[in-house]
Amino acid sequence: MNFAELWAELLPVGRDEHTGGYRRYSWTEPDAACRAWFARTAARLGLRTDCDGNGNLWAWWDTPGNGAESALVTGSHLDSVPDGGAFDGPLGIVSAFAAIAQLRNEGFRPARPIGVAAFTEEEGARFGVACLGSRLLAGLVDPAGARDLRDQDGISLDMAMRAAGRDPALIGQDEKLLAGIGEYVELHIEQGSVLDGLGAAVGVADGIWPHGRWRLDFTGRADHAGTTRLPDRRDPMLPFAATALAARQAATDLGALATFGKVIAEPGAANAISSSVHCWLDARAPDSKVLDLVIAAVSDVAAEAAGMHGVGFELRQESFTPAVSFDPALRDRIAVVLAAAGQRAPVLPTGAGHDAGVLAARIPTAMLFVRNPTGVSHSPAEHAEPADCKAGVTALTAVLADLAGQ
Ligand code: HGY
Ligand code: MN
Ligand code: MN
Repeated sequence: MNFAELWAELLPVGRDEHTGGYRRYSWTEPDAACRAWFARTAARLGLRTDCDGNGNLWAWWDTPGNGAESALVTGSHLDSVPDGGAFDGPLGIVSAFAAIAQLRNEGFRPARPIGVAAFTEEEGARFGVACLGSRLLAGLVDPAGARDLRDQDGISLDMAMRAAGRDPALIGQDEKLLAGIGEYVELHIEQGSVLDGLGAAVGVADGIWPHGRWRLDFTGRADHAGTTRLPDRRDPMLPFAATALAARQAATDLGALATFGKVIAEPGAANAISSSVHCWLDARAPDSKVLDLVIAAVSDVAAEAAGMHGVGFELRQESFTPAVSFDPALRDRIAVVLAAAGQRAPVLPTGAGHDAGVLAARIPTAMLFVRNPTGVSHSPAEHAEPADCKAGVTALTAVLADLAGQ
């Protein structure tokens, strides 16, 4: 069993035939198919599988020790953004299984358990909270609030988990599971093109910018597009438009990033003024002070524009990840291991969020990045060359062998 075989098995699951993008949302049919693939692959590798109360999947290479050794865990996520690429998430899991297959072939005997994790709802594409599975595991999200999170069709996480045969009463912090993990190392496609610029196939993560997601609701009054005089309108689309431009301006002025990638206008008739506009702001900055300034600037403009147009306005944070610096000792050790294996792996920061960033608050974590020649991600055009994926597996294999060796 090698990377190419595993990759080919997973590739068709959840791919939209028209866009070529992936729609692997948590607790849907494609998600169930990904989970079945995970279980099948783990079983073929002789790994014990488990699903925790939050729906995260685990595959364990147990050791005959006395159970006191902490585990080394690797992995990533299988869910996607709407029309996401094939690599964001799955690359880390396929590479993890391929690395374990290679270690097994080489007769490697781990001195401590090795786990492969597939965290659920990393993208927050269905229920809005990014890295939901790892946040719940680490006790960073209130379980009752999580159970009541709703998707676009009003289906709660509670209902979705029940429909998938899981018990949502088990959602919440899992201290025992967390306490058994010594380190977490996540391999991920780079969501930028720094490695390409440096001519390196693999890199090591330095840290993650603080980032978060905010929901803005503008409430106006539906009316006829052809008969309502302009001064009589309460059109929520106008403050939304002003807010989108203000976000871009604030990000430009402050050296940050701000994106409105999801907008829902209700009721959505081409010939009616909207009754409401719901939109989501994704904002990221080099430090949290700058991020606060961006949100304050956007919120001020939104409130003022809403007032001007007689529109109601509310803003609330849906998720937030503070700045992350990955464990320096683990990062340095990985750099040494890769150098010894002949791999030059530059250290680079990223604006993208990851479960490794969430878990970094509780355990030493590290990340390996694999070159993305265009830097495009969250798009069907996301790509990594087979030779670079192979280099990623080689790097991860060396890291697992070092950290879990005798
Ligand atoms: O949105 C992110 O930063 C990540 O790709 N989940
Ligand atoms: Mn992503
Ligand atoms: Mn990802």
